Amino acid sequence: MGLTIAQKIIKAHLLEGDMTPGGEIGLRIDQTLTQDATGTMAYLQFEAMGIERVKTELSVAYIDHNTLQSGFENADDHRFIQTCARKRGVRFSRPGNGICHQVHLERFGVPGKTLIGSDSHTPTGGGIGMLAIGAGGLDVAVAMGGGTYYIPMPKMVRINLTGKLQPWVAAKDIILEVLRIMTVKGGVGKIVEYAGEGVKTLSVPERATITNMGAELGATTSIFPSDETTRAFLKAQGREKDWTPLASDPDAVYDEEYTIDLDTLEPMVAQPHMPDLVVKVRDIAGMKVDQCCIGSCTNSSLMDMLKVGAILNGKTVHPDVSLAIAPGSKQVLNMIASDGALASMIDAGARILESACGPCIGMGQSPKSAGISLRTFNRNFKGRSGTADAGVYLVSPETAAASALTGVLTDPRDLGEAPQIAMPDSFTVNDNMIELPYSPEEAKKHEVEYGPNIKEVPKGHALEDTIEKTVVLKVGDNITTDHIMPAGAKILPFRSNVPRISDFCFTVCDESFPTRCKEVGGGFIVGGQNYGQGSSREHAALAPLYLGIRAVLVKSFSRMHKANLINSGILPLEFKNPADYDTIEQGDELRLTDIREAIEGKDTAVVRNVTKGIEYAVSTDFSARQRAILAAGGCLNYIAQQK
Ligand code: MIC
Ligand code: SF4
Repeated sequence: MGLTIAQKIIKAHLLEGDMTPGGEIGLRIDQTLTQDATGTMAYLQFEAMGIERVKTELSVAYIDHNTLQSGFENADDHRFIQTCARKRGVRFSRPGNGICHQVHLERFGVPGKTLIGSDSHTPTGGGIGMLAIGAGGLDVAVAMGGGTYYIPMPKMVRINLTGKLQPWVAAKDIILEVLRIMTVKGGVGKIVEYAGEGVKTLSVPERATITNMGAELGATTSIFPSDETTRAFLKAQGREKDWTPLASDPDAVYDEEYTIDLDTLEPMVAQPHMPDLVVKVRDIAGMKVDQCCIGSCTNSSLMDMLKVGAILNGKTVHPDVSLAIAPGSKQVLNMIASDGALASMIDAGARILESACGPCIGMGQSPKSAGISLRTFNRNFKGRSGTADAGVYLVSPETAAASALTGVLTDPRDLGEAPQIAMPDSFTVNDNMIELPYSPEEAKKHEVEYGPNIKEVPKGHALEDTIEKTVVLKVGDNITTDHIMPAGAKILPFRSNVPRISDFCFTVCDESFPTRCKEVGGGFIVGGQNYGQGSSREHAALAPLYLGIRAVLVKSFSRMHKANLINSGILPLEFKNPADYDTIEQGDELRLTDIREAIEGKDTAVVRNVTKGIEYAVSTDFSARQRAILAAGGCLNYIAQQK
């Protein structure tokens, strides 16, 4: 039987397990990336493991998230990461060099290699034919140390692209259409591969927009073939030697297939507050807009910026709109500066931001109260923009730029002729902002610098036989890590200080959650489907751990969050009968009897609702490795036991 693209890469990197969907597989990881919001924790964990130097082919530490320095905390974290990177053999992409995924695609992505990153949008690398997966910081730390990376073997989905995008319709509209069809739960446990004639018509950055936002499907990753277009992109980046062809076998078998006709696709928009609430721009056009933000790892490539520059050229941003633009990398910013597109943006009244995540993670540019913000980003979860009652709509750069001029949501096709922009034959390459690590000898002479905001990583404790505690919180379906552990300019500075960041845990849903947990000494959380979707941030597990949460009982989990819970020693338990969810109330007392025995060797555990006098069966169907980690009270304890 033939293999899909992803199966070929998995096969070439398989260290443990077989490729049966759902079973745990262990992969050899070639490359890792971190960013600063998750990186401090990842490197603290790497330090805690006591390994001198990374063992991967390439590891890069990016600074792109916590770039507002309104106190000493972010700058101290950056210094910690820089000194750690130099000493441990990691390349350091300095602040100002750009967003991790954009820079990695430009400078480091290699078709056929495996990449894990402590950021959920690591699958951006799938645009260049990498098997690129988002993971918690601890998993990245383990991979940096040469350890195996474990995931459930995904099912395979093929999306056939037929035809060719029409003028003003963008790659963003393709992925929004995929989200409309598959929803934010549709990709869980799956890898999405793109195929068909339409693939050839898409440049690597366009492909990367699509694989980037595959994260919002809940997919393990997404991937495009590596073809002549990939080769041309690598050549233009001065890296043609990194190219290898990669395609699925003609008889490869997929578990699901969809077809999207690019000829008839229209500009699309995701409405508040989920990336899958997608309709055609035309259906809601005319809505008054207060803000437009262009950038983020989804849409900040050179081509995106050149298109925006051309749309804004000679015009003025509508007086009621604030337009913010963050080019994705130093390379992009430099090239639009010399090409004149930057001048067009500035002239039109755009507010140019540094090449970083910026408003995407609530680092500034929060909209006004109840404001409507059109963003070319990938997430529009409630409150993520920093304004609780703002309505964030996700659109293409073309739609955002057109609407910034008119002041209302505008189908860009109404602007007339589309600008014609061609991919350059060569990009301006200057890696002077990527610092190389010290040699092993030199590294010995230097110490890692820890600022006062950096606190120890919390550790779980070995699992008891019985746990009896209260349900301190009950939440519904599709709870995101932005609900569990919100980000934004005020909270992100505490990413290396778990005790402090815990004060914000779940406050989007329930202001009193942290205090309540502290009062009663923690307890259990009950949730619905797809619990923990969204980001890779392990703070969504570490903060609950710090607050004394021992188990999370839900209908289903997202992959990354489940892995993060296991790594931190919190029991992720799924109801065997999802209807049991309805019978539990916040405040109920639950007893997990003989839980250690169940975790160590059984597929089911019994949970007694002491308050209601009923029992539930929950799944404890874990891999042997996961069982050992949970029994030890988390991955760091488990690693210590192995030594
Ligand atoms: C995000 O987009 O939510 C982030 C910020 O990039 C996160 C990582 C983080 O929380 O630091 C992600 O997507 O993994
Ligand atoms: Fe940064 Fe936003 Fe991309 Fe996350 S989604 S990496 S915050 S640009």
